[in-house]
Amino acid sequence: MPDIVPADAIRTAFSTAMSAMYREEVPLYGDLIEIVRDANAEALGQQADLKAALSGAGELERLDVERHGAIRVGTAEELALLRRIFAVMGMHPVEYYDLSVAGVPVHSAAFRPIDPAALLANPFRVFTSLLRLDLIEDEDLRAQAAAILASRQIVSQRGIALLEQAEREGGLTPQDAESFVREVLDIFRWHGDARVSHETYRRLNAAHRLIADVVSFAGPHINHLTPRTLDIDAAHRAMAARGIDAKAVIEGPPTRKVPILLRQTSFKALEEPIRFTDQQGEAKGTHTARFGEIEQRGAALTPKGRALYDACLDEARADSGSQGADYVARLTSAFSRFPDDLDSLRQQGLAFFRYRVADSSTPIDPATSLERCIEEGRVLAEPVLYEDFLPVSAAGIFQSNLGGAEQASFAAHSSRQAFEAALGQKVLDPFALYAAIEQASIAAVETALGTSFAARGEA
Ligand code: OOG
Ligand code: NI
Repeated sequence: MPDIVPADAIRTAFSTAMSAMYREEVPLYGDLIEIVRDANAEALGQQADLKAALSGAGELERLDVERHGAIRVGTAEELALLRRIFAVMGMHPVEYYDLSVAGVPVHSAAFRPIDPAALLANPFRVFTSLLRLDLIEDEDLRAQAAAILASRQIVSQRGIALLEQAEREGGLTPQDAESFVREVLDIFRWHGDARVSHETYRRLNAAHRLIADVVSFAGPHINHLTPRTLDIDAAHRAMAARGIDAKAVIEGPPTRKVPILLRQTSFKALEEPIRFTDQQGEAKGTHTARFGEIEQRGAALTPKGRALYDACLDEARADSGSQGADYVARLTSAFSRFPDDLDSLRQQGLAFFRYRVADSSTPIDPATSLERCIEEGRVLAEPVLYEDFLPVSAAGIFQSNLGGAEQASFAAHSSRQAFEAALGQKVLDPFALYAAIEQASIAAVETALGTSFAARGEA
């Protein structure tokens, strides 16, 4: 048996290579990395409890390598192929996101590691959207777009051969893994040469800017890479101070003592020179697709917590969406009923927690509940980190980078089944993944303390 490179190591090599490539393609991304590094150093320096919590959860190391990216593919075949490629790197499709309700003709899933050890090693995620050609009204244009997409091959022959080899042999040797990462990186490279004429681009763009972005090029270029900050308010201010044209509003929940889910902000897409097939010499056209984004992550919410989050967000956006100078005030006020301390989040079953033994020196009464163990200092409870995305936020990120205005929704219904058929498997349920992490931690605590909480509930 030859040496096989662990999937975690291939994913890390890939994520590192993507970061280096994007930094070269979009230099402002390098500025974002610096802003986030400074904001994180500042936050860790000032908040000893934050540092202790991250360190206790083993998350301090993953912070510097952590990021997510986003791509958009054109066909079911492309999506299925990428699903197999990501699997070699230990990334699996989680959750179904329907963006058509927000006027964006795509549906999506996030490819990401799913087990705790893999998440700690490197949580690289790729938000992957599939274009919904069925939402193009003009029949001729729809047929033309489909034909253009059918004639492109986004993965090289060498890349396919290595993928098949990895599937057949259960992995790749160091040398082949290196070649694989190189071939996969090429899929997401920017192409200044469009595959369509200026007129075709114009028509695709008129149907929807996103359609032009997906159909006109040789492959699904990476459209942003997002580092994780511990203080998005500070990072957002630092972006403005550097003259970066960031989105006015931070997506997601308001500023809180205990961060929940995900907060995100981005800067607008760059205008990049491109050349159409009916142009020679210097590039003549321009295309705007690529941008930068930063994110702050917090506790993963249970279905009950998520329902409360959705209700608060709906309330804040009821009349005028995220528009208006008073949006932050509306958001803060709507979220005032969302508990903002760890004990309430845990006791009310709003967030998932990971438990570990702090003190097993004294014998435990078999009637002691888990909550009691926490009170007595025997057990520590830390929130499980949210590893996924948020549909309303994602829509806001799409929109701000497609030219601003919020758009009317498409009439067509969400189509999870069609997405899963294209993908070639069902998407995984994020709630089940978080619940499994919580359950496993409780089981480990029970074993270590020689007790069993299960039968008694939280009495
Ligand atoms: C993806 C937008 C969604 C996020 O962080 O919510 C996203 C895209 O623009 O392709 O990346
Ligand atoms: Ni993003």
